[in-house]
Amino acid sequence: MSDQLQLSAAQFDLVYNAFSFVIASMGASLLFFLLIRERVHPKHRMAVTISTLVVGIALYHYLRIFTSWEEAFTFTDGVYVQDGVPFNEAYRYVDWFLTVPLLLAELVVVLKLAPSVTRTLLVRLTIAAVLMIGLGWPGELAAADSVERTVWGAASTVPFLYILWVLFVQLKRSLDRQSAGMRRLVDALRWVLLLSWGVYPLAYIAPMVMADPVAAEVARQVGYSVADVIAKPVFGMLILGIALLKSKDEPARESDDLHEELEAFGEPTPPAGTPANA
Ligand code: RET
Repeated sequence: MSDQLQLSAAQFDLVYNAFSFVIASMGASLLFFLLIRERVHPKHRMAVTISTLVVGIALYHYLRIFTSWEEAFTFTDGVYVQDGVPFNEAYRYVDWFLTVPLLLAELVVVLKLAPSVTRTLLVRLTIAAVLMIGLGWPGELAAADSVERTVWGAASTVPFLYILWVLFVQLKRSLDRQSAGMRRLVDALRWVLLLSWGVYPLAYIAPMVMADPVAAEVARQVGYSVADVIAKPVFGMLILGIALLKSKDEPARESDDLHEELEAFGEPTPPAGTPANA
């Protein structure tokens, strides 16, 4: 959006290092989810598989974002001038188009609700996620002080609020039937989701409310990056915790390795040979 910006070395590096931090986080969590998947009971593996896809997709996009950021600036007379190839903001939105429906699916799938409830939730949440991102995109391209940015941003907020309503109000009813340990994890999961997802609209409005366009651009990029790490790898870790907790209740485990992971999540482990659902 904003060309010919001039960033100090510190401002340029802050964004550069934020992207680098995201790449390391996505890469490490991709590896971790792949290494640990065998320890999750096959019945609960789907959610972990989806987490793996999410961080893999994000790893690819952040590698492209990182390169695009480097190519957009030249270092002249002690400042970074944005006079290169335009920074490609679309990678971020393409990433969200793929990962946001997947993140919501991850959450719904791990809960193992009745198939008809799962189907309805998946359809509704996917449609809302696509609308939220699709409506936000034209606004992201619009100038900071334009009416368009406000109108598209407001339109995108409607499906955003709908998603939060489904997760916090509708889903609550289904959760009452889950165990206390599960409810604790799912609660943590929803707060992580709310706190990280809440950062995106704030980063979007940064150019509208901050007087200095350079500081606003830095805040927007760093804000989106930090939110992405919480929304994908951290959220994925909690999903993994739920999948491991549910695996504990499944029969016919081939190994006892599961106990280590459960202990890491602060859960008591059943003695060896305990029957399923004991
Ligand atoms: C936009 C436009 C302004 C209004 C709102 C937005 C919300 C974006 C969100 C994005 C979530 C992205 C995630 C990515 C992680 O993989 C589009 C910025 C409400 C909530 C979770």
